Amino acid sequence: MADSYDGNIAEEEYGASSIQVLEGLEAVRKRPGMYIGSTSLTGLHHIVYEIVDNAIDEALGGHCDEINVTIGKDGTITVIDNGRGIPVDIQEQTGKPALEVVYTVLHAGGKFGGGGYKVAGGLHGVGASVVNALSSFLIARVHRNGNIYEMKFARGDITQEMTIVGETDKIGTEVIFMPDSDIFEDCEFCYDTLHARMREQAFLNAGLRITTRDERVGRETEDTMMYEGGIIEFVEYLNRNKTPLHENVIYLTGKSGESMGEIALQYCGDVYNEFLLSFANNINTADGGMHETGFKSAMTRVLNDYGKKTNMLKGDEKLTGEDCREGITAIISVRLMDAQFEGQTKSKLGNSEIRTLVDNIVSEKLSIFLEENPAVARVIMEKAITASKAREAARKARENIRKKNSLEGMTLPGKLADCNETNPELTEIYIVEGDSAGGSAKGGRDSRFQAILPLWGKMLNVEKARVDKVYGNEKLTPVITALGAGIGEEFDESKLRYHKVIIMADADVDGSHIRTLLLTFFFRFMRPLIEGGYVYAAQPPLYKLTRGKNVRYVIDPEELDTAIAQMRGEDSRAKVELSRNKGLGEMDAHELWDTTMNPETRVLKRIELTDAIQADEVFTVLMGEKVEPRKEYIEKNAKYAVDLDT
Ligand code: 28G
Repeated sequence: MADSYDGNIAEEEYGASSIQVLEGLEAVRKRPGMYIGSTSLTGLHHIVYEIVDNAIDEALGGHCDEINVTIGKDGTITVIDNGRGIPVDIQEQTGKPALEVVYTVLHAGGKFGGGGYKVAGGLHGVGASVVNALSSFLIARVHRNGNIYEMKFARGDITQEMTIVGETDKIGTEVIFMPDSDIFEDCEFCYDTLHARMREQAFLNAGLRITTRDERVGRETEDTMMYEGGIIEFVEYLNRNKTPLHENVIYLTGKSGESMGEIALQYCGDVYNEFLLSFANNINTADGGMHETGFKSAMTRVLNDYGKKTNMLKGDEKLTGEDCREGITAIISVRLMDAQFEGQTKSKLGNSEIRTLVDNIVSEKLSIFLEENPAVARVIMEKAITASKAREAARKARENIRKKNSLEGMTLPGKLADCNETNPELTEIYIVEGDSAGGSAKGGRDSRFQAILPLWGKMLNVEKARVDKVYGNEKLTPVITALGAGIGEEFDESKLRYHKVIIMADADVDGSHIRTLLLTFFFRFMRPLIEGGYVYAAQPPLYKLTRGKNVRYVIDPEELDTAIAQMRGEDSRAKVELSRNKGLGEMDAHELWDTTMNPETRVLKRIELTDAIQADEVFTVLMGEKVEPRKEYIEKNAKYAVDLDT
């Protein structure tokens, strides 16, 4: 069986009680993507999480309260916990120390491996062997029974059997490893990525102290994170730049059998979207699932019932789920045995008993909370009722646009210069600020597949607006109609009229502003557009070099010297004129095509959404009402572009 494993674990072979040797570590090296998702930076960081997860499992069992994660000077990772230490006694079945088995035997489970899943406290050590297989070296040290036991590996092979190397009065596990550069495209760890992930884990495991450290020369940093309040503090953290409507985060918890759930939530006044994060066994469930479903339906029911009872909702007035969650920041965290993760990315929780659990928690505990805290209940209800009215207004605004459009027989905005091709997969739309740039773009484009939409009029800061305002806005309405896919809940990817949506703005502060506003708009009202990878930023050149009749454009300041040298060619003293490009509007149609629009030569930057927490933060800070955090953010980042991507 070890040799013929093809990625599928047959039902009967897999069971919680019979975690068995399924294959050798060579399989992991042959197809690393199957085990860690990818060999890009994402995969690189994933192997750290695999090791840390084992330490967290130990903490969940109540045996460990401290974890350290260090990026070494040499680019290694060291993880230390103060748990019981991986057992070192010889196992009966294998005749080997448990430590060796944990690091050399591929266990069932893991996120990408197949059928089984790690459950806190259930499948200890899963993933350690995968990390070992993908490390050029790995050292495991266990402090236990007064001894320090050490074992060494290279690419999964044992290079030093388990040996006692000293005495100790501590207990715990220490693991040092170096990712294998034959496997990973890039072996450079990103401190911020590890730090953010560890902070999330510290929030999810109240009382656990996690320290991250970077020892690389010139980047020395250290952060210690410990949150007695757990997910309550997580919500406070997420809302730190917003304006909460009630002082205290609402915390609800409950259990049923072996499962437990906890929810923390707080409403904000200056926010019109919802921010919901959910986890199952500390794993982020980005696609939601049963716990989210239970939360949403109970939430809607409880607020409607409360509204009826208190007469705040009259007659047949009803709040929708969206109304009830406008401005909410909520964390749902559940723990369960045999978690079933579904969907393409395995990030949707499928266990239906968890829907019942979360629904019950919210129904019972939130109702009690509202009864006992009528002042808080009132602000929440008022927020939801206002949201409901705004949504009604939005519906009318939408109807009006539809009517108007059908009356005038014109669906597309007048200023849109559309392309001839109708297959959206082949077409692109340039969204351009200002009429003069719009003019050059229209002149320079290839009208077979490139459409141009110039923007005009006053922009709306969508961060401070609801859906109804968006529909009425003269600047955004043309964007919505040109793209053709609607907004908000109604957004329909399949109706999108162009598969490349390119924002073309100047490389200056104003250009950056319009780009940020448009991205905020897409993020809040057409999120799938960004998630689907349809949005790009055009990169107009910053510099223009002229030598006689020769002209060359340069985007990256770092490439300037090389470009000048190349232009001079043989004659190193030739006069090359350097000018800073003033704006899109000043380029003629020809230049614009050559530098920014010709698919053969242009540089497009795809806007990616790698981290919803970070993106939410950036938009809240840049577009929100609070001035101080905005100043701080701009000073800290000292650049104009919104970096949604990593
Ligand atoms: C520092 C890097 C990452 C870990 C433990 C502790 C135990 C353990 C780990 O057991 C499964 C079960 C018993 C052999 C369990 C210690 C029970 C009693 C443990 C870690 C197989 C593994 N005493 N701490 N695994 N055992 N920390 N940190 O990996 O039979 S993994």
